[in-house]
Amino acid sequence: MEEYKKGLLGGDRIVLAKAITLMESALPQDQRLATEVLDAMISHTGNSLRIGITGAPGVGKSTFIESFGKTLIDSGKKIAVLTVDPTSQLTSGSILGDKTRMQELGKDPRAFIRPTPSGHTLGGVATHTRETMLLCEAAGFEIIIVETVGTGQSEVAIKSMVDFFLLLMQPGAGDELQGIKKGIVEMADAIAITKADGVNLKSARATQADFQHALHMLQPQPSGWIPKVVTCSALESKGLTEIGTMIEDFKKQLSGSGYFQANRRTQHAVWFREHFNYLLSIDPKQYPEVAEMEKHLKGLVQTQTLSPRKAARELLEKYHESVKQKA
Ligand SMILES: Nc1nc2c(ncn2[C@@H]2O[C@H](COP(=O)(O)OP(=O)(O)OP(=O)(O)O)[C@@H](O)[C@H]2O)c(=O)[nH]1
Ligand SMILES: [Mg+2]
Repeated sequence: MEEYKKGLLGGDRIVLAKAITLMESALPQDQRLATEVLDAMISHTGNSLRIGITGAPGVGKSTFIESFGKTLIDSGKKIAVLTVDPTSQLTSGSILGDKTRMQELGKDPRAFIRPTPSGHTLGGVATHTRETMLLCEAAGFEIIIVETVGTGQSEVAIKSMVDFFLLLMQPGAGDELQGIKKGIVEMADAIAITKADGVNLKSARATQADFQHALHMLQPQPSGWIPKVVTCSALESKGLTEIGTMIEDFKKQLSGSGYFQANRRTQHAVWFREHFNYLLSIDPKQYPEVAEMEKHLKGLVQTQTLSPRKAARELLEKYHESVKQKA
């Protein structure tokens, strides 16, 4: 415990990596220690800017994060890059690609890159990413980038854990604006049209105009922030420092109005509630007699012998009984 505390607060990357692995462990003794470590660190968290980045496969997320990350490091920041990708087990090809694409950033002592733990549901992955984020903050990382591939559901999870949500779009994506889920565009604090270089430049600008027009149609954000549409090129390192400045401006503006802090408070309350729901969902599994009863009731429900409502009540009572007996 002391080792973890000292190592994390001292910014020791090896201890940080070990602490993250501890959080991911399913062993009960590890989980207890993980809870204690996280709790000891909580007053040292929060001093970072949390940025979510999403976009369809191939839009240029990895290349963008590598180049954007370098501009952040050059401006003196320590950055951590985390990924939320519940499908990562299936697309090992893109992970291999990422290893080469984020190679330089990964080698830099001012950057810390951590891929998604495998074998978890989206909910599990999101919990791990949040906890990893907190550990990185305690270890002194000032900008946390959370990346996800745009699958629909994972954007919502990311939005709930970051301060700023950046959506990447390809040149030409404006042509299919109807097909793009409006909800995701609505969640974005900024949209960056990628690959605005060479032959793509003209099309990138046209796409920028399309999205500016589309955003105009939307309601303004409750925070008062007006979402921006910009173009950038990760290959030519263009438009990246401007994106960094825009995000700093966002933080200044929303901190001034108190919205920044209010958003974080809401997020933390939601995490608490979600984690409690998660614990509630797994706790009954430690009582075999509850599982047994569940099987029995399921049969009665399926044959319409018992109403689902009554069955659920009976199961809850059985669970309460088991808890009492154990105590
Ligand atoms: N011209 C140009 N090509 C780019 C740029 N950024 C990325 N690309 C190319 O776009 C392709 C996809 O880039 P990635 O960074 O792997 O995209 P990704 O969104 O991480 O892809 P997935 O991980 O598969 O979801 C690669 O062939 C890159 O070389 C850019 O700024 N300009
Ligand atoms: Mg990638």
